[in-house]
Amino acid sequence: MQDCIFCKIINKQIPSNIVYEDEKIISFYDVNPMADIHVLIVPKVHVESINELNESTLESVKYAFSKIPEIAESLGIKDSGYRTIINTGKDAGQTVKHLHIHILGGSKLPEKLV
Ligand code: DGP
Repeated sequence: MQDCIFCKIINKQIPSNIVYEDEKIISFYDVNPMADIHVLIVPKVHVESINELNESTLESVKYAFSKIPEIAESLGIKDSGYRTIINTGKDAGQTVKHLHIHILGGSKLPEKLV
């Protein structure tokens, strides 16, 4: 997608601090961290949000989820714990219209989400 910032990161048109990458997903540090450690895991296939998933694109999200423990371990937060968030749409504050998983951790997180 031409105007998608995460597609640009995937295509290396804009830089990011990559923590993991393979042919299906990329993971990089969030530019606006909300926790001591805050990375995003982004399926490379462009899907706007959970609402647009179909059987085929769901596979890439399943794959992204399967990689979470490995990425968490590489960040040193697998055993201490972490929060995973997917924002969908306006009320959730989704700002980038390319489905992504937030991984937050590195210290005790607030119990309340709102
Ligand atoms: P969301 O609200 O779920 O759409 O989160 C989008 C996140 O993406 C937000 O926490 C900030 C992050 N972000 C936006 N643009 C960039 C960028 O150019 N680089 C990086 N590393 N993160 C970005």
